[in-house]
Amino acid sequence: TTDTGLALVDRDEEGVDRAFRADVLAGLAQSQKAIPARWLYDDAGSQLFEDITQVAEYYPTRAETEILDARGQEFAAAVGTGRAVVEFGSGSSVKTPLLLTAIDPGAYVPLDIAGDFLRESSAALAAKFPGLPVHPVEADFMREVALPDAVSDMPKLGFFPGSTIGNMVPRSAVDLLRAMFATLGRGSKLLIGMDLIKDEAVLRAAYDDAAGVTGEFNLNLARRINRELGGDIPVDALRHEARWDDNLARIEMHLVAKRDIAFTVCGQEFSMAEGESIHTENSHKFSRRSSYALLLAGGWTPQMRWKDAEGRFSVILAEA
Ligand code: AVI
Repeated sequence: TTDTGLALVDRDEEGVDRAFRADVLAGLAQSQKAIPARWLYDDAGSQLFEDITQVAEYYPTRAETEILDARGQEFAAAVGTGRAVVEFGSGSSVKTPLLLTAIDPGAYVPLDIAGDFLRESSAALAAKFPGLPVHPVEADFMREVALPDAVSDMPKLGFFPGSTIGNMVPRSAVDLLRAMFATLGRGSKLLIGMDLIKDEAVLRAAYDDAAGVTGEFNLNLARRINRELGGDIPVDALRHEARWDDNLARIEMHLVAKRDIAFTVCGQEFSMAEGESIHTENSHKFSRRSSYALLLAGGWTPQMRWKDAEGRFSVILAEA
């Protein structure tokens, strides 16, 4: 699997992230080589993802921001004021302020595994919304999270923008939705971004932009393996490829060998024949029905749904 997942960092005596090493060594030994997508996001990868959100072909960020900007009054009418907004991932983008401005919440609770990043973005948000209680929680939200006592009496609104749910295979996505249900409790609401199935050319361009930013994001994984795991992967012998799988309704990112190559990682030998690939990410796209089916399987009943003007992206409000 190339699933997104989260885990607290556990390093060996040499400072090597044990989970990263285990995933890479196991993934490279498979007949279809595959590395979980979470490893794309070291500091360089996170910066490259921020850059992707600015490229012309990558529409999801702009489309979702358009919805959050335009539909604030409708969100407010649907969820009411005074809710504790629990964001899965700490909001570093413009999306969180748009939601908080629209619905006048009772508190803001960002959940993130990356403590430093969480504290920085929480401080920035607290400065922007003086008077709003902000309670960051450093936690793996793939499991039930104990929320701060200060919000125990408030109704909750979960917020999971970006179609990040699409980076998980359905089974993991359902596990996450169930964990969100356990964290937030029955009667809570969830506002979730889910990208839509569309013309293949538009999708492929969004994941293979002309400036090559997404390619760099993908290739950075090979560079990260070389940096952190003492690898000697010939990065210039790999190329980025974005494939659309129409049966699974997902874009797959692969690193494809341009020629036969051999390399070592942590002293273990691997080879790739020309054309062979390492599968590095899935980005599932949804129809109205498939998004509702996924939410229902995770315990959430869809209540309202919005799309941007061009119909590229959806934001769904669901109830536990
Ligand atoms: C973070 N996630 C929702 C992005 C996506 O669109 O699947 C990651 C990404 N990968 C390549 N471009 C963007």
